[in-house]
Amino acid sequence: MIKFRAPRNKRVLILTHHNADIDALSSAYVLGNFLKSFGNEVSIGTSESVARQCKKIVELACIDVEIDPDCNNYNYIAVVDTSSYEQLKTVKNLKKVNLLIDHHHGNEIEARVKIVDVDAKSTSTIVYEILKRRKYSFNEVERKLLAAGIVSDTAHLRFANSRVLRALAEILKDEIELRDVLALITVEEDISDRIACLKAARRMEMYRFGDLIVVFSRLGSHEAIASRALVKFGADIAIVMAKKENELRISSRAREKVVKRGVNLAEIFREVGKYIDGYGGGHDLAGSCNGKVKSYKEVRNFILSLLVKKLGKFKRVKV
Ligand SMILES: [Mn+2]
Repeated sequence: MIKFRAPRNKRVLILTHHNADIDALSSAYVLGNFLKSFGNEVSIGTSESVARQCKKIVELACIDVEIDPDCNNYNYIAVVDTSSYEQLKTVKNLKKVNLLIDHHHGNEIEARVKIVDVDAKSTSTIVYEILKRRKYSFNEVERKLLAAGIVSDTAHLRFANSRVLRALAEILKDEIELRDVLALITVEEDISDRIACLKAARRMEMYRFGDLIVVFSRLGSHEAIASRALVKFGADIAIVMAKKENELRISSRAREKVVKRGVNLAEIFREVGKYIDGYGGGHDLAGSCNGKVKSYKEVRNFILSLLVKKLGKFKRVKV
């Protein structure tokens, strides 16, 4: 582990990646508090925005985040949880970075002191370990935030290793319950999103291609979140159409296993996009397109015909 000399009596800016997430803000906040104990003035900054999921930690710790700050107003720049300059694009006058702490592969940011530790799985883990070695005394809010950073960046500990779990156990001590940390990183969905998902489920049509379940539905809007929800409910591929005045928008999601069966939703929705005189694309597990309005049945049949080419015969399942 590389050591760094803490700056003293500086104007410190701790920067983190655009649309800052929980690990980004938590590690910035705790590092910032540590640096304040050396007489530094500390600000936290990000590029463009803070992610919606950070709402609870921002409130709990009263974190003030400066959007697109000007680095010329500071004389010590730290960067956390960020692996490329692209992620800091809208920050002004970023030149020299004094300290970088991150856990991402292939970090391209140059810094006087560069601590990149992929095995740590989150920047919060690294900040915890460095400050622990410095005998920093963490308060409860700092502990909660570091735990939230670790839990959220490891997909609820699915990607955690023993080092990360050890750090988390130390952070929680006997004072903080894991469920309180989970509550801190859970965002309640919007009521209109939830209504859309439930409507999409009610209007759903279901098809079986052997052991794969493909569902279609239609809504007025919220097609993306609804297709994601239908996959969570149990579909292998979910396709939701939304008619908006003269436009048809289609969104789809799929489970990982369809890739092995030769289905690529980006390819399929490029075709569907052409079919409705518009454009489409996306990723292998998330395709979408928009174009001119066509009947739901016509478009559904066209998509089924594309799926038949990859998956063979299907039968409709009554719902
Ligand atoms: Mn991270």
